[in-house]
Amino acid sequence: MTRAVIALGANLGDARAALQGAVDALSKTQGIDVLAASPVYETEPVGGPEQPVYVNAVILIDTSLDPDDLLTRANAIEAEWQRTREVHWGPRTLDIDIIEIEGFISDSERLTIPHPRAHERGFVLVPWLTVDPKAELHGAPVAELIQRVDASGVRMLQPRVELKVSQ
Ligand code: A4P
Ligand code: MG
Repeated sequence: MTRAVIALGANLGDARAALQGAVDALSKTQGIDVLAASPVYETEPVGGPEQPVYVNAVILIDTSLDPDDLLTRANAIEAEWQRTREVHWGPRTLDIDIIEIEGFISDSERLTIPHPRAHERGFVLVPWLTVDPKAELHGAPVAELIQRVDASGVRMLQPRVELKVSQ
């Protein structure tokens, strides 16, 4: 089994239900164990057109799938949530991004690992730190990377919303 970090985001439809749906679908996938999930964050949109606020969360998984199959599975779950791709960085019912995979590096267009923008995104770094306080990205502690980004638009939902992780 290999450890991987997955970021979830949504800002169309029942966005919180989509994040929980993603956790459930990943848990049910043969070859994926969901280990932990961050609380749900409400985040100001970064880039793209004017669009609704997002909910974002980060989960840790162990997987025996190879990285390409993990991406294929993530894309299939997005499709189940009627994910469409019309506008670059536009609103979406569900986005599942692979942030890193232990011991694996890739820079193809189909799969770039570590995720090329994770280090500058508060909506990834802040929830990630809650599930792995010792996390590192490109050799730098995530706790330090957070100091370098503008995370003012990243707020834990109040009252706190936890994603259910069933083993
Ligand atoms: N792809 C390559 N590497 C990966 C990877 N590590 N994980 C390819 C997932 N996919 C990867 O993805 C486009 C292509 O990236 C896929 O075909 C896949 O093969 P996509 O899901 O269609 O588009 P995307 O997620 O919009 O692309 P991108 O450029 O990765 O977007 P970002 O950078 O993730 O930004 N603001 C807030 N507050 N919260 C958000 O969640 N998300 C975005 C999307 C913008 N602003 C946001 C948020
Ligand atoms: Mg994506």
